[in-house]
Amino acid sequence: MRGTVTKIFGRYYTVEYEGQSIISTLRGRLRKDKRLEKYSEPVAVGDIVDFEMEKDGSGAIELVHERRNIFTRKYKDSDRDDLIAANIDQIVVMQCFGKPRLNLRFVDRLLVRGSREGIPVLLCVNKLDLAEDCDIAILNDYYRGYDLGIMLTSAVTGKGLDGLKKALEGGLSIMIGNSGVGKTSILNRMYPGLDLRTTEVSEHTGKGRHTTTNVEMFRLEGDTRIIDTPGLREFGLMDIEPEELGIYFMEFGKYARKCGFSPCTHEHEPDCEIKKRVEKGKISEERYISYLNILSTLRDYYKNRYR
Ligand SMILES: Nc1nc2c(ncn2[C@@H]2O[C@H](COP(=O)(O)OP(=O)(O)OP(=O)(O)O)[C@@H](O)[C@H]2O)c(=O)[nH]1
Ligand SMILES: [Mg+2]
Ligand SMILES: [Zn+2]
Repeated sequence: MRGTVTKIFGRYYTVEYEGQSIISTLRGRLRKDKRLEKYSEPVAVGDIVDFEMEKDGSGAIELVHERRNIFTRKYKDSDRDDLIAANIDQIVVMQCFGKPRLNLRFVDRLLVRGSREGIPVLLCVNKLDLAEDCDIAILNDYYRGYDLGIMLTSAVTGKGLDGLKKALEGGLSIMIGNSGVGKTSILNRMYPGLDLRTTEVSEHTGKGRHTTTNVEMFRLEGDTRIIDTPGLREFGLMDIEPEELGIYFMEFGKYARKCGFSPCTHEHEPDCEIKKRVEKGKISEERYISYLNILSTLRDYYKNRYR
C-alpha cells in the first residue's frame, strides 16, 4: 500500500492512506539504506512510502519512493543535513509587521535556498493590521527589480487570506518563518476545522515561544496540503559556491553578464555592473548588503573546509 508521511514523532510515523492516519514504524533495513543515510532522519514529512498493514492496525514502512525535491536545514558543525520535508511544490516564507521584527535577511536566505532547489517561494507578510504605510513601502523598495510574489495578510482581520488560499490551492506548500509570526494562526483562520495551538509573542523579548513543535502536514481541501513547521531560524547555504550565489539573486540576473570579470562575485572586482546598478538605485542597497553578508558566510565556510 502506498501513502504519504504526514508527521513524525520519535520512532513513529503517521502515514496518510485513503483518508486514514496509520501510525507506522520503519522496517529495520530501511535505516541502513545508503540513499537515506545522508540525512539525520531516514524519512521526512511529504515522503511517499510503501507500507504493510500489521494485524493490530499499525503500519510498517518498507520503502521510501524517490524524492522530487527536499527541504533541508544545514548545521555548520554536522556533516549531515537535517531533513525537514520532501516533495513540496512551494515554500511560503512568513514574516510579520509588529513583533517579531521583520527579518528580510532570513527571507533572502530562503529565496536562495528555494531557487537552488527549484522550488518557488512566496513571501507572506502577516499582521497587516499592525502595519504602517511606510512599512509596506520599505518592503516593496527592498525587492525592487525582483518579480517576487508578496502577499500581505492578517489573521486578525482576515485580510489577504482569500489570495493566500488561492496561492496554496492544489499543491503541497510548506510554511517557514521564525516563531511568533503567525504561521499557525493563519492556518487556523483559513481553515477553522484545524484548531491548532498558538501563543502570544513575549512582551519582554518580542520573540515567539515556539508553540508549534512538530513538522506536520495537513490536508485542507482536495489536493491542497500544507506543512506547518516550528519556528526555524537558521538555514545554511553551505552547498553553494561563493561564485554561484549571484545567480540566486533574481534582480542581478542578466546584468551580471555585463560585469568586466567572469565569474564576478560583485564584491571587490572592478567594472562590476551590479555595483553600478546599486549606485544608480536600480537595486536596493540593503538587499545588496544582504547579498554580501551571505557571500562572506560562504567564503568563511570554504576557507575552513580546505584548511
Ligand atoms: N495583530 C496580529 N496578531 C497576530 C496575527 N497573526 C497571529 N498573531 C498573533 O501572533 C502570536 C503568534 O502566533 P502563532 O500563530 O502562534 O505563531 P507561529 O508562527 O505559529 O509561531 P511558532 O509555532 O512558535 O513557530 C499569537 O498571539 C497570535 O494571536 C495577525 O495577523 N495580527
Ligand atoms: Mg505555530
Ligand atoms: Zn559584478
